[in-house]
Amino acid sequence: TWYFSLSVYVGGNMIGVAGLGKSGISAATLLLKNNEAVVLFDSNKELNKEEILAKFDKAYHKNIDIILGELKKSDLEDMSYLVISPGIDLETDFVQVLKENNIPIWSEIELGFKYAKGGLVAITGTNGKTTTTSLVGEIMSKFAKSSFTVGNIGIPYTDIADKTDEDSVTVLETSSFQLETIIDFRPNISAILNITPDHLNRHHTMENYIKVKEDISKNQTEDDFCILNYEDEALREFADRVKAEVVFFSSKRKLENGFYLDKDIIMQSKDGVTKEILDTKKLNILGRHNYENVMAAIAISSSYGVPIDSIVNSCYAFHAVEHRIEFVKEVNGVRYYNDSKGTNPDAAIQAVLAMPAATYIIAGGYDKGSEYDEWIESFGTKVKKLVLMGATAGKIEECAKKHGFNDIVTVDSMQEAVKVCANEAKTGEYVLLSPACASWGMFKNYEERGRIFKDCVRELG
Ligand code: UMA
Repeated sequence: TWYFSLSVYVGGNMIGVAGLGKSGISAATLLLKNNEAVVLFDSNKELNKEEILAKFDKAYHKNIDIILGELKKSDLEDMSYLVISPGIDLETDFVQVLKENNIPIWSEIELGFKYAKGGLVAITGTNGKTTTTSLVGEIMSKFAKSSFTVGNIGIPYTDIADKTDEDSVTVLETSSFQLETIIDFRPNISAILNITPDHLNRHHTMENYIKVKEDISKNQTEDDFCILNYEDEALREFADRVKAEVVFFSSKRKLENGFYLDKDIIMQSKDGVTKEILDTKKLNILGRHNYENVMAAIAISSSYGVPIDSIVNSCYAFHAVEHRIEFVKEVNGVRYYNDSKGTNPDAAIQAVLAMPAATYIIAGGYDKGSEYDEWIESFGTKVKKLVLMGATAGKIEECAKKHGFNDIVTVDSMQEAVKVCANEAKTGEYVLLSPACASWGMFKNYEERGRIFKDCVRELG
């Protein structure tokens, strides 16, 4: 039995860890290193216990118990608390069993927070989290003795928590799933970039979803900062209830206090003084939504104490996260952008809006049952041609024609798509891969689709 050693374990506490993906394995490792014993649980019966055990140093095996499939009341005896992975819905049966038995449920970021030292920046929002987190990470890497860029972006907080010290800064991309079960989690700087409907299958109502996001600042005090988007009505109202010092940013109006976009220039107004901070034309990322991310990053870093010159230099040096309106190359005066991450019409609209001049779009892919009307409408007079591929090609063509957009060609491969664009696009024009669809069917995933596009573009020059 897997219980052999735990029953005699006297070192520390016995702590549950639910979900054995990235978060669970990191959380358990951190606990084991700190002399705790763990009971690992995953709903998936098909997992292999030997393989799970092999992820941990042999010395710890005696302090590990593994339960797969179902977690019963009898498994909870002596459990101090349970660390839950973000992917687990709190309405799942076993979570109810925990609640009924008064076992505290800790978010994985709560555990990270318990063990981490130094400064903490936590960034949430429906869109733009990853870009803003990466940019703040870049800024901090030039400023702090050691810095870590982690969280929903792909590296669990618990993975690095014990590597931090008093001088380090951790920049944490924080999802609503992670925030749902925080307790004492308190960032020095929190940021909520925007809130639009998402993950409603889990949070049910917009109200709940907003509340969960707002919880990012619930333990903050007057010594902390909370960065908010002034153009989000819910966030503007929320500011009145925040204990931390609020710093607003806006891409639509001049603010008396905060950061705002005035044509191409990011400005700061503070205590009656207004100054120019940054020229968006010099950035390597495009689009109003990205300028909002940049303003948030400036607000975060300057609140943290990073000198403005250093922040601005990092912003100018920053390149887009791969596959998100990522600049690839200029060939014969034509600029190519990879937005393979544009896997739904909403994301694809952002990419269209971000293009500064005439654009050729490569799109189409797996059929998720999306509607393409709004996306086609966003073309205006900017989009010159639509090059389609994949299962949705016919459906998109039909929709485009309904909206009076007729310059469409259908191709069989990415090579062909890039060739068509390269033959027709002229100096000063843009070619954008932004499919508005998932990649499945033609590619393994959106990453592969984006890389193949980039290879095709690089072969042109
Ligand atoms: N599991 C159960 N019971 C359940 C549900 C799941 O036991 O009821 C188990 C699964 O069998 C599996 C494990 O939980 O073994 C997976 O855990 P997880 O889904 O929490 O995934 P992790 O690998 O730990 O990755 C998580 C985040 N995943 C989710 O929030 C769904 C990653 O974000 C994050 O990068 C990682 O932690 C490190 O912090 C991904 C994501 O999709 C990218 N995030 C959402 C988004 O961005 O929209 C929020």
